[in-house]
Amino acid sequence: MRGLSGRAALRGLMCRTRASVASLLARSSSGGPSWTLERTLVAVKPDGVQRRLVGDVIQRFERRGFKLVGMKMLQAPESILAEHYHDLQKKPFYPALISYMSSGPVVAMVWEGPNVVCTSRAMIGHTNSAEAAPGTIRGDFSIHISRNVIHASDSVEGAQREIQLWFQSSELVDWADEGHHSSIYPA
Ligand code: IDP
Ligand code: MG
Repeated sequence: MRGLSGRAALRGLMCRTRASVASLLARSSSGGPSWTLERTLVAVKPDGVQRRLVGDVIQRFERRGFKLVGMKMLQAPESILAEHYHDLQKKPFYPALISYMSSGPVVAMVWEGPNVVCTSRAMIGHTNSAEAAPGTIRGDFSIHISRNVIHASDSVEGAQREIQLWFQSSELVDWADEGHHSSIYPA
């Protein structure tokens, strides 16, 4: 069997890092790194919910140090799914994708932290389960691209759009870290 083309192989790993790189390179007035807090949309897909993987997903993001600022379980309306996957509407797998995403409830979450967009893409692993590294969520729990357990936004701009699509601003909670923050992030 022919291998994936370079472009296809990269597709599932990519996270568009323009904003993240800029934030990494930024320096505070003291000369240390200045962290730009990002938010991203993560959703446990219907197969992940059926397989009782919600807790594992939450644990991985909490252990990494990210902060949960929104979460809900819902049967995703087709209007949201159509908007969420509008880039894929012409793909042959699109009808099956919408049917899969409608097959049961999803758990949608908003996670916050420095570079959370890029890091969460690394944590979920390659789109194609066969390419997903062990240790990633897809690499640990999924064996087929059409049942790949989890979604995470792939760019800062995409994350902003997806958070607005899935959440009302009143559903997001700005809660204080109470000192935990300083043990995770450098000054
Ligand atoms: P991503 O979820 O890693 O960002 P996308 O290319 O944005 O990957 O695709 C969105 C979702 O569409 C995938 O997570 C997967 O559920 C589904 N999908 C993508 N490519 C295929 C395919 O070739 N066959 C079946 N489903 C696919
Ligand atoms: Mg995507």
